[in-house]
Amino acid sequence: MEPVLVSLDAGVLRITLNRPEKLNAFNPALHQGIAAAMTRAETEGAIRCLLVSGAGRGFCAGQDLTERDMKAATIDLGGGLETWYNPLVKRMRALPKPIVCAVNGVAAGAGANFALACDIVLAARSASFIQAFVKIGLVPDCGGSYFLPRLAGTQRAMALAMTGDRLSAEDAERWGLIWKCVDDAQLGKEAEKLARRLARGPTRSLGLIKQAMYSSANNDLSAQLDLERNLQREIGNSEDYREGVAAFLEKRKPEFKGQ
Ligand code: LHQ
Repeated sequence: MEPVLVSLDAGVLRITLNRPEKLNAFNPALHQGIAAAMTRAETEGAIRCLLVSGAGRGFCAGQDLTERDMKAATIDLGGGLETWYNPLVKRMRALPKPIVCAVNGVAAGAGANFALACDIVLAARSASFIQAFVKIGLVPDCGGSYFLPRLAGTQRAMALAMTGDRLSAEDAERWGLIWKCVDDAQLGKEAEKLARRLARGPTRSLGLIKQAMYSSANNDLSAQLDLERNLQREIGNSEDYREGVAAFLEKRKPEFKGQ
């Protein structure tokens, strides 16, 4: 069975984690599958949005805990982060296209933080988020210690990380960790609708919106205003901007080509 299912339709690259018997826990094969999908997303112009989800009842249970030799004299967990997780998160953030995540079930450990690394996160009402690391004596990784305080504030981030308590999708929405939580039966349809809508959008503009939003965490106002000027200067020469204004003046729907 392929550990990651990938398909392209209507400009949306669907990436489905596919190890349902292990709640889609990360192992090297699954990482390789995601990395290959990211390479496609980075290089294929026909791909204008990504949609990430999990097969079966879970989204992703984090690192596969059954695949490591716990009897080894020394253990280097940093190696796995350097090889897999850190490049993945950096590629996701740098990708100038939107990544929608549909969290269909439990998202634990690196699985929770992989979801938070996506740009817009929807979750099924029955889904949940667990910073499971502390339960096995580890610390949050896959960007969790960066995303959580920024999304939910230091206090909530700290308590989630220190307790490893389960956060419901509804609370995740209330706390601003995710965009919205929807009824389980609606998740697939809602996520697909959003991904298709974004895939029909002004792709270059969406890519720069992503850059602007993520840069703001590290910029002061002056630097951010300078960045906005630079991005607007760049996007003002896009075909989609001309199309957007023409469509407005002609009172019709724009047909963005992503250029
Ligand atoms: C799993 C896993 C799993 C393998 C469920 N592995 N089989 C760490 C180390 C190194 C480098 C870099 O980064 C990291 C980052 C991390 O992600 S550390 C955190 C790792 N993840 C966890 O600690 C979560 C472990 N899983 C759980 O706590 C539970 O499974 C949750 C709360 C996610 C779901 O609970 P349930 O809904 O009750 O399901 P379950 O526990 O019965 O799991 C179903 C099956 O999936 C079961 O297999 P089995 O053969 O018994 O049916 C689990 O063993 C398997 N599974 N997580 N991470």
